[in-house]
Amino acid sequence: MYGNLSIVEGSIDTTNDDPELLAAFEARIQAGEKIEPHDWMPTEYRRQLIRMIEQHAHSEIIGALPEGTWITRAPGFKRKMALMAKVQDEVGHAQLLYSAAETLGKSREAMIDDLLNGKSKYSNVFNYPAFTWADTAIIAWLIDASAIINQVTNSKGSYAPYCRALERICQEESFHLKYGYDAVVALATGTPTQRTMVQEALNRWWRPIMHFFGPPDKVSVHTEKLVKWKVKMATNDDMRQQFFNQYVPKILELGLTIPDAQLRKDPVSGQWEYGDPDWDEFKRVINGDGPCNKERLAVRRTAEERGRWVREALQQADERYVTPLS
Ligand code: BYC
Repeated sequence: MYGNLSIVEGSIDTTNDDPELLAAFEARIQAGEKIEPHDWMPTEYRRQLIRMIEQHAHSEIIGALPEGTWITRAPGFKRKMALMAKVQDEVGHAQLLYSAAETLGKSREAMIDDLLNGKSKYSNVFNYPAFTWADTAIIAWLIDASAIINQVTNSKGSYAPYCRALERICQEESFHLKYGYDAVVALATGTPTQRTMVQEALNRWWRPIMHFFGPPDKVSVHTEKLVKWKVKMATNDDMRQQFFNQYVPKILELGLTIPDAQLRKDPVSGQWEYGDPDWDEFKRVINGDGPCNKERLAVRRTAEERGRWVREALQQADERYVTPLS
């Protein structure tokens, strides 16, 4: 059921925006122009971008945790190296995204504070545990695939700094996807134990991956205005459907079973149809009550605390070497 999603309604607050400037801005968007940080933009466009880019940045940094714990346990040196590089990339994506969000006027410190005090969300998927090596393989293949669908689509959007960051991120994600697919194929074509491991991991991650694309369009709070302003270039349901069309055949080809009894391809439309992925679970997880929410934030709080002396030392070094203008 998703009818009772208790998500706070966002409102388009354009009351203080000059109507002529607003009309000119919307004409630029319609004409497919990109908006740069120094350009005039409606207050609500700025607010929405900060919310979305900041959540995306947090997702990258928290997203490094489930896979990060497997670096020392990855099977073999080659896979250890590859996973370490991937995790490092994800943290780098957060850096790019925090920088893009900062162009809109919110400081990185304020964003990190809002992550740590729970005001700001991050992707639902990273609140689940990676029990086995197969979980990391499914994350790297199918969560990165989902992220690529989302990010390639939105990289054609209207806010230039976000688009530039997404283009760069997608290039790295495409390596992650290949790495993930390779890891899944190795397990799916391996011993019976390995096949069971990867099937169980797929069973665990399927619902969270369905949720990754956001709630159904009919209850999505922000989609309408974000599509209008070309921040989102497709709706949540459209991107989810794209994932089904591209990845269900690939998953089935590996002899894996998708844990959805209602999954079927409509012979007329050619579209995959799927069952309700439990939107109550989604609501609980994004509101802080998932299997690992507390643990994930606790790790980040510890990292923030332990890294404080480094930030302070860097700041002092900066201050010492900046020559005051006379
Ligand atoms: N998880 O109106 P809606 C990666 C919230 S990292 C949590 O549809 P919107 C990777 C939503 O925020 C890449 N919350 O929202 C890293 C809103 O709440 P608020 C992650 C979600 O923004 C490491 C409310 O529900 N990708 O790939 O129009 C290793 C209403 O939803 C989620 C991104 O962050 C969710 N899944 O659309 C491996 C993409 N979905 O803010 C891999 C950037 C919805 O009103 N974000 N909510 O309190 C987006 O594209 C959009 O924000 C979404 C949601 C499509 C996710």
